[in-house]
Formats: sequence, C-alpha cells, structure tokens
Amino acid sequence: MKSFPFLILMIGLGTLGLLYQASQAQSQDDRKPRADERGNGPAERGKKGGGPKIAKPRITDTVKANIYADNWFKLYINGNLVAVDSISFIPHNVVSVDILPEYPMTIAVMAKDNADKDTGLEYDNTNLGDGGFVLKFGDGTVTNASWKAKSFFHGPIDGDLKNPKTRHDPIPANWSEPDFDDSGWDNAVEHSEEAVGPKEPFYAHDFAGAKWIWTEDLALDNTVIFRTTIASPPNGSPIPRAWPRGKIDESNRADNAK
Ligand SMILES: [Ca+2]
Ligand SMILES: [Ca+2]
Repeated sequence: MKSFPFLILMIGLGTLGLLYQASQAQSQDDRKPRADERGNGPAERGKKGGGPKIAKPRITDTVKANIYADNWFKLYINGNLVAVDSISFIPHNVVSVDILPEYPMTIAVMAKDNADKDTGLEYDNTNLGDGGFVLKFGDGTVTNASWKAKSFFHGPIDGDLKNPKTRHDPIPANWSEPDFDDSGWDNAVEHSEEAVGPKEPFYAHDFAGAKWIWTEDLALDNTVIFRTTIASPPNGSPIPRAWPRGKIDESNRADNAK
C-alpha cells in the first residue's frame, strides 16, 4: 500500500488539470470575439483566417455626450463636426449622442441665443432673450470656468430696446481647429441654473457637476464660441488606444465660420 498516497496525488493532479482545462474552455466561451477577431472585417474579407488584425472600436468604447444650449449650438471635437442642435429655437432640448473620445480632445462649440442680427431681439423685436450652455461627457468632461469663451455678436448695445443696434465681429475661419490660438480669450463665466432657467429636458439627463457657461453677459452676447482641451479622461479612466478614424466628409472641417 506504499503507492496509495502517490496514486491519490496523481488523481488529484489529474483532476486539477481537467478543472483548469474546463475553466479555460469556459473563459473562451464567455469571451465574445470582436468583429475584427472573427476574421470577417473588411480588411480580412477573402483572406480565410489570415490578414492583419485591425482593432476596431465598439459602442462600449464610446461615451455619452449630453449637451443643452439656449438656444442652439454646433460642436466640434478635434476639428470634426460631432453634434448640431436639431432645434434652432424652441422648445429647448438636450442633444444626447455617443462620441468616440480621443485625447488630447479639443472641444469647440459655437452657441447662439436666438437674436435678430440687426436688433439682437427676438419675437419680432419685442423681447430680449438670454443664452446659456451646459455639457457633460461620460468621461467626466464638464463645462465650467476653465473653458475659454468669446462673443462675436453683441446687442442690442447698452440694452437699448427702443433704438436697438448690434455689433458683429468676424468669426475666425479655423475657430474649431485644435491648433487655433485662444490664449487671448477670456475664460467662460459660470451662471446659476436660476439665471438660465433650463426647461424639463435638462433635468431628465445627467449634467451632474457641469456648470452653465456663457460670457459675462447672458442677455446681450448672442453668439459665443467656447473652447477647451481635455488632456485625459477627467474621470480617471485610462487614455484609450488610437482607433482607426475615417474622414467621411471633409466639408465638416471647412467653411464653418457661419
Ligand atoms: Ca440675447
Ligand atoms: Ca434664448
């Protein structure tokens, strides 16, 4: 019976080996292959089981962008048009889209209060409207006074509603590009929720931690450009890998000074 402990040991090792193999098989089953790993991505079509492995982003690699402007905005990331408010005036709405973040991430926004270009007023020149902008991304990016802001349309000058005049400054053609020099711009000014008075869609979306921004003058500055550059995910997530990025429409990068 001398060999009995040895036999037990061998059976034990054998069982461990089987358990290990089973767990490996299980983890393989649990791991759903990405499209690019199944060998059926565009780069691999026609090359049975071979070809380069191209890592492609999945929807889980995106973050949600929630954006609310009084009254309208368009938003660029690293020079590419990413979101446009689908309602130019009212009702006030939240634009909520999936974005594929890339760092450093320069966010450039043109926001407009509804204002007649000649009077700065709205509702047939009877009313002085005010602006406001707020944004939150799923990576923790939020609007606050660290953003840069500059007004390009002011009026009515001195708030004169009886004899309304306006001032328009030329918008630089490359305002949405990462290398645009905004170092001479003032910082955005944070405004209270009470001052902006957001409507119900704002409360139905996640804007926790984000501040309402504009220039100092919520009422008289009507077209405002905001810019910031996010070096890495503010929520501490690791910087994602460099994904392949197409350029579907180069016109998104041009002629945007309107
Ligand atoms: Ca206004
Ligand atoms: Ca407004």
